[in-house]
Amino acid sequence: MEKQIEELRSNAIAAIDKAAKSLNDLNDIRVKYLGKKGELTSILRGMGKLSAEDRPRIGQIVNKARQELEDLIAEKNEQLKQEELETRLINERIDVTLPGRTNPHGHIHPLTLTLLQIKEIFMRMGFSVEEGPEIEKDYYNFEALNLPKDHPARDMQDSFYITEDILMRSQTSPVQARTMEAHEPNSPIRMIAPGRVYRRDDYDATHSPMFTQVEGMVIDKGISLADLKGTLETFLKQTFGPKVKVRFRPSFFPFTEPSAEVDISCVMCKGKGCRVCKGTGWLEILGSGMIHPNVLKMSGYDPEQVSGFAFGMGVERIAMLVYGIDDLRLFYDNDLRFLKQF
Ligand code: 2NM
Repeated sequence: MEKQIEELRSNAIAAIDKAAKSLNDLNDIRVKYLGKKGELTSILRGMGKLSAEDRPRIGQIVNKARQELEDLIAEKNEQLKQEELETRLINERIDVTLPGRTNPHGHIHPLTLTLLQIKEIFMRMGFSVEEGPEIEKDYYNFEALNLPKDHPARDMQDSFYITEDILMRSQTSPVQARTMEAHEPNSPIRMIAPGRVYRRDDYDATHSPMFTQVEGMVIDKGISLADLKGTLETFLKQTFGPKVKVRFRPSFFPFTEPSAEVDISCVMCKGKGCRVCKGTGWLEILGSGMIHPNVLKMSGYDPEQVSGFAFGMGVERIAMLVYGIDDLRLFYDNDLRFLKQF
């Protein structure tokens, strides 16, 4: 009996010492010897069969061995835990000297960039920047701007109507009408209205059903065509460079009289004639004119007391000429290969 216990004890010690490479191994060994169905436990159970003299002595040996093994296991357990912790500390070490991961920076869309530049030039000339709704009343979009009922833009074919008298604005001019209404009649105004406008156009390299406009107007006592020319020339030279040539051609708009189309010398060929200017050396860039007396009257201003000029431009077209972009759709595709270039 003593021999059997001694053998069990030394096997267990050897196993704890050598075989246990992990906490799991160690637990297996503990179960094998000290568990409910373990080898030492079964010896303890079998003690009933021993004689009364042997029982205390053997019991003492078994308990001593049991205590010894428990202590060894506890000690090994501590050691393995420590080793596992050290391995983890090495494997999961963070190199705090590595450079950080930077977030990619976004940047401003070329259209927004162009719009910001346009706004800045006009703001330096004392213009305020006004905004208005994109869903607009027929009254502000057409009626207040002297567009007759039979004007083609008022056709269902050409504008996005929501109801009989509400539509997606087809121009930013309703903001001018609203701005006049909001002012004391005949008080001076110097404003631009940037924003999106909507027209029933096919989507191709030069047309989009949604595009961006900047319109503007100046009203005061004694405003003349000279103010229109000086203001727009200043704007165009700041946008396309001081060498750009500007020319005014007679034109027609329902809301201005007289009206003028404004051209600049071609930014691609400097006026020699190329594909972009179709050999003419000139590019159409702005519409403009002296505000029609009916428009002033409709919004409470007296054309006998004050006069004004107004103008409008497409921001996409300006951006295309400034950056040499040949397809309007690039502004809306959100292709990063394009956007990253600005
Ligand atoms: C253009 C061309 C010419 C214009 C006129 C007005 C208003 F409201 F004052 F009458 N706003 N914008 C105007 C004039 C717009 O865009 C090509």
